[in-house]
Amino acid sequence: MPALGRLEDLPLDYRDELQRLNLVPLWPNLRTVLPPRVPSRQTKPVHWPYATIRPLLMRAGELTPMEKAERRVLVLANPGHGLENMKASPAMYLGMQLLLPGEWAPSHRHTPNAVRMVVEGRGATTTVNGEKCPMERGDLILTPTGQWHEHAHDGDEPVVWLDVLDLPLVYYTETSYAIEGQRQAVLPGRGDAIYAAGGVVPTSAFVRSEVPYPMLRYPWSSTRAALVALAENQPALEAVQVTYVNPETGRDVQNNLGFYALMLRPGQALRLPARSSSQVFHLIEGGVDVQVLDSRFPLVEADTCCTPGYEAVTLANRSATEPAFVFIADESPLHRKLGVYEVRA
Ligand code: GTQ
Repeated sequence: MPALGRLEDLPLDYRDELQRLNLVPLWPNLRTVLPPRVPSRQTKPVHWPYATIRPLLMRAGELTPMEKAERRVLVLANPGHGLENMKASPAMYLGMQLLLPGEWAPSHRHTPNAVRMVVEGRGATTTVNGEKCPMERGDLILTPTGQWHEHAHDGDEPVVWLDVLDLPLVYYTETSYAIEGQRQAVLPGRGDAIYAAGGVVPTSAFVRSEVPYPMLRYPWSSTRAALVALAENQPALEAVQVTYVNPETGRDVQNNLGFYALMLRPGQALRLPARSSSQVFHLIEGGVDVQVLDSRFPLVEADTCCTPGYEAVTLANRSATEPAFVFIADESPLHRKLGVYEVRA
C-alpha cells in the first residue's frame, strides 16, 4: 500500500483556500478513515468492578435527591471514547442506576432503546406502556424506543440495575430526544406470563399478536433454567448460550443492540472468535476471567467490562465445581443492518 501525499506537502495558500471554501483533500486522510484490513477502534478494554461503583452510587443517593436527578445514574464511560461522551463502545451506553425505597423515577419516553439488567435489591418495578414489570436480580426488562417507562420502588433496600442503551448511536444520528409524561395507569396482563413456555405463543381466535414488543420482562429464573437445560441436554455443546428474542418473530428483542446469556460449565474456558462488534460482559453469577488483547479482567458477581470489536475474547470460569452465568450485550443487530457484520476465526 503506497504512502499517500500529506497535508504539509500542499502549499499553504492552497490549503487556506480549501479551508475557506469548506473543502478537504481526501488523500491525506484516506488511510485514517479506511485503514488496511482492521478498523481503528477507540473502544478500550475496560473493567468496572461493582465494588468500586456501589459506594459511589450510594453516596449519590445521599448527595442528589430524585427531584434533582430524574434518573440517578453513574455512567460507565470508556476513556477511549472520552469520558464526557458517555460511551462504553460506539453504539452502547452503560449506566448503573440507583433507586431507594419509596422513590419514583418519573414517566418519560425517548427515541433511544434501553434495557435494564437488575443487579441487586428487591421490590422495584419498571412500568412500560402500562405493563408493571417486577425487577429481580438478573431479570432483563426492555424499554424499547418510544415506550413510556417509569421506575418505582416499594421495597426496603436499595435497588441497583445496569442500563444498556443505544444512546451513542441515536445521539450520533441526531435523533435523540425525550418526552415527559404523567404517571402511567397500570394495565392488567404481563408478557412474561403469556410467553412463559418456549415454542408456543398466544393465538386468540387464530390471531397472532403484532405488537412490536410483546415481551418486556425476561425473568432470570427462566433464562437460567433454559441455560442449565441446554447444558444438560447437549453435553458436547461448547457455547451454552441463548439470545434474548421477540417470542413472536424469533428476532433480536431490540433494533440495534443484541442481548445474550451465557453459561460457562465448571472449569470451562471459552474462546469467542473475533467479531466486528464491541461487547459488554456483566457477571450475573460465579467468577469469570475475561481476556482480550493485553487485558485480563477477573470479574466477580455484578462486575461489568467491555471489549473492542475485531478481537477474540476468552472467558474462563474460575470455579472447578460451579457454573458461571454471564449477560452479554453487543452491536451485532446494528452491524447486520449496516451489512458490516463479520466473524473472523
Ligand atoms: O431509566 O429511563 O441510564 O432515560 C439513561 C437515560 C436511564 C431511564 C439511563 C434514561 C434512563
